[in-house]
Amino acid sequence: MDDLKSKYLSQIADAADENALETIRVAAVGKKGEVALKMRELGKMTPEERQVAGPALNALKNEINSALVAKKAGLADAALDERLRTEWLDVTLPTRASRTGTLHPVSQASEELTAIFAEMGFSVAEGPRIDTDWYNFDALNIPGHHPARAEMDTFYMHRAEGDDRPPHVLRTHTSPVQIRSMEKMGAPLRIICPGGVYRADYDQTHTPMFHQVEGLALDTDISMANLKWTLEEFVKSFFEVDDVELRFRASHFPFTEPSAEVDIRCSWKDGTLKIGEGDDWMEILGSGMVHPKVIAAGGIDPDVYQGFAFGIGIDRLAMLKYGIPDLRAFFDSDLRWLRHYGFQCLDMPSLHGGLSR
Ligand code: 2U9
Repeated sequence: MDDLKSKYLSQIADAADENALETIRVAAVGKKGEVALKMRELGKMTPEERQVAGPALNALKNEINSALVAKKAGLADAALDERLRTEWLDVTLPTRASRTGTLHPVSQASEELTAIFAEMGFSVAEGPRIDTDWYNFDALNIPGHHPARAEMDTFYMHRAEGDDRPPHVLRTHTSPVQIRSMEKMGAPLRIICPGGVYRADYDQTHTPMFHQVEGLALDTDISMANLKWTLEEFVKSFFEVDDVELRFRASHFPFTEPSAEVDIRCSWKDGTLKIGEGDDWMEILGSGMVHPKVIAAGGIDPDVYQGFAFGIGIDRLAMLKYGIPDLRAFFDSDLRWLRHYGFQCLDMPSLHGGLSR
């Protein structure tokens, strides 16, 4: 028993880790361990011998168990000390560079077209997205009975019960901003109004919220020629091509007279769009000379001032320029899509620094 005791106590003292300790425990005091085997021999002993050997074996088992527990605690302490020594944190280090967000293609396109029109002397005007039907329709020569009201799939806001005033609407175009700007700033005026607009329409090419930029230039000597030059310069700059051919097709809008829809010359080869050359035409915007009634609605004398206006869908511009196939993905907030199509936030587009790098 003395041999067993010294053998196991020294093995325990030398155990390097918990695994080694467990092996020793099984060999010494496990069910089939040496102490258990010795205990089995008690049956063969005389009662006198058993009275001495029994308590001694129990004492040996207890002593080995206590040594195991003590050693286990010692090993745990040592392991913790080792972790504390090696796993430390320098709180004075700078933080890890956080993953930076990206600019949505619609924001990028808005920044780019703003830079282009700013260079031509247009400033940016903004206004409410919820407006009265007067600003959204009547002031734009779209009276109550006009079919254009129904065609615009307007979202009407609810009035409180008993309130008989006409309901507010979610603006169906950014044109109300131009009316408000005319009221506030008068003429001459050169503004663009980029922003979100709403129409109750949802399919592959329409979303209930989308983005437009509308432009308005008012002065005493403005003609269609100014409109044509402005749009040509814009399209060349935006699509970063040296030359582009525009086709003005007669059209009709209540707020402009005459009105023209504008196509650009292009080609589709293997699913990719080339702007400026080819045998195809693609419609990209609507425009015209502002209707005298609309100029008057903005509080400006149409006998003195005239001007041009245009409207462009920003989402479609972004799809065409950056090769994005699906409009609806614009509004899904899918992080993988945003990282793929997004732009670096700090690369502000400018004409001298490059629009989209
Ligand atoms: C005022 C006077 C005139 C803005 C105009 C268009 C033609 C036009 C569409 C283009 C694509 C809307 O996003 S879209 O579907 N817009 O065709 N917009 S002229 O005319 C105005 C606006 C305000 C005071």
